[in-house]
Amino acid sequence: MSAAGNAHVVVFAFPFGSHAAALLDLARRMAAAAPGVRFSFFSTAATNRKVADLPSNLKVYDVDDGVPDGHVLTGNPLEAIGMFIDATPENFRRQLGEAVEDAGARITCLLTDAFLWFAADVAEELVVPWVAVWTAGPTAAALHMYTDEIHRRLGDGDRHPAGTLDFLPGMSAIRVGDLPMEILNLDTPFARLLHSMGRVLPRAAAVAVNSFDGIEPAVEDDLKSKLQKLLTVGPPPAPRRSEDQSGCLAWLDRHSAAAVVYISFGSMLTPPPEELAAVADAIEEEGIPYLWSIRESPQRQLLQEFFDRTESIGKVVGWAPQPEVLAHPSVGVFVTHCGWNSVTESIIGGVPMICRPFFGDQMINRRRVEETWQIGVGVGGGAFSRDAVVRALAIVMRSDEGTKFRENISRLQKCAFSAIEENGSTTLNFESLIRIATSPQN
Ligand SMILES: *[C@@H]1O[C@H](CO)[C@@H](O)[C@H](O)[C@H]1NC(C)=O
Ligand SMILES: CC(=O)N[C@H]1CO[C@H](CO)[C@@H](O)[C@@H]1O
Repeated sequence: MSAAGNAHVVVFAFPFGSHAAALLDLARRMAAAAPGVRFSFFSTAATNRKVADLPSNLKVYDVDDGVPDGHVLTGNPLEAIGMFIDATPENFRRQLGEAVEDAGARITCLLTDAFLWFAADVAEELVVPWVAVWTAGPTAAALHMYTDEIHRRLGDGDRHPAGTLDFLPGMSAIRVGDLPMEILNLDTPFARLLHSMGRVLPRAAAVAVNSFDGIEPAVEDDLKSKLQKLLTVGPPPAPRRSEDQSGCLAWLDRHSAAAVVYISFGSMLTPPPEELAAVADAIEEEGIPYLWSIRESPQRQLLQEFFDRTESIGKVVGWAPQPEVLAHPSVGVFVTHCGWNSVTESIIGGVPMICRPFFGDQMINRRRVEETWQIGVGVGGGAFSRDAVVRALAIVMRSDEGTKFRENISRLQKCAFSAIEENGSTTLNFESLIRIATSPQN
């Protein structure tokens, strides 16, 4: 890496959900591994505002969010996403000059959220490689690349939700009903963005995926044959224990092995009140110790009496250090919406799951958990009811099937651990990523 001193990686984030944080996390890891390389991180002011403690070779730039002055957003996330998409790619392009001037180095690589597919063109104009970062799993990435094929096969009429996608490599477990709405209905700006992304990903010099080798082998092989380079770069290094402000880990320390149920639906969604009440009723009936992460919301208010009544067996927090919680030996089961990060963190922690997916890739992830990997259960009927949760808890915590889940998950866990060893796939792929982003050929 002799020319690394002049290397300059520009990072474009997608400023919604957990995407910007995931890109920043990757940029931080790269900046730490390549201290002589300059990183310029582009996102909206709303997400950049929360950024702190940056290394000296990583600088943040605000791009326009596309919301007209004085406009009041309705709160529907698709509205803000649509306005942002309309503002691209000009909002990103406008900041490039300033970043180049500050860095005193021309750009050597464009590393962007895969959603920002127009970066393929921007990188071509700059004559630098485009590295796309896919923050979810290989299956979801492949399905976006197969969107045209899926439409050809299924037609527009009779789409039976139980029909499988066995016409695609490694997809025989996936059902039509598991597909994200954005693949089945291409009429929204967000769906069109994902559709375009699926078509241009083969133009990327590399696609970095937040996964580890060996957990979806058939899909990984298929992606390798279609992409210039597939770089699995998960899981992130082990978290530090110092961030236990909420006291979750200290609380878990007081419980015996696999005794606690951990409940979290991520930062993006809160299930409807009747479903939360069903989970609460089931836990109270079973008397199982629980750790529940739920941010302040009207739904949380409605659970307050339950939290008060069950104070002796439960702990409720607005935010939990999830990877550390799931890695704690006291956690025996995870009630989850099946976001990709949650699923991989549960695998790394060796914790079987009870799945209640809502949207996006969550239904696909649940199918992998329940059928492909056999490391958890969905709730009968698709939504939480008290009886369904009681049954699912009994299966995971007390049945032979639960034992089987734990055996199966330990095999996947080994994939994660070997990926981050000295010559593991993630370790080598991360080095490869740094090389592509900073190499003098650019
Ligand atoms: C990793 O690979 C290198 C090069 O092939 C080799 O020299 C080294 O011994 C390997 N390390 C381990 C721990 O296997
Ligand atoms: C998918 C998978 O690996 N399933 C296995 C889970 O564990 C049971 C019991 O060891 C096996 O029979 C399954 O094949």
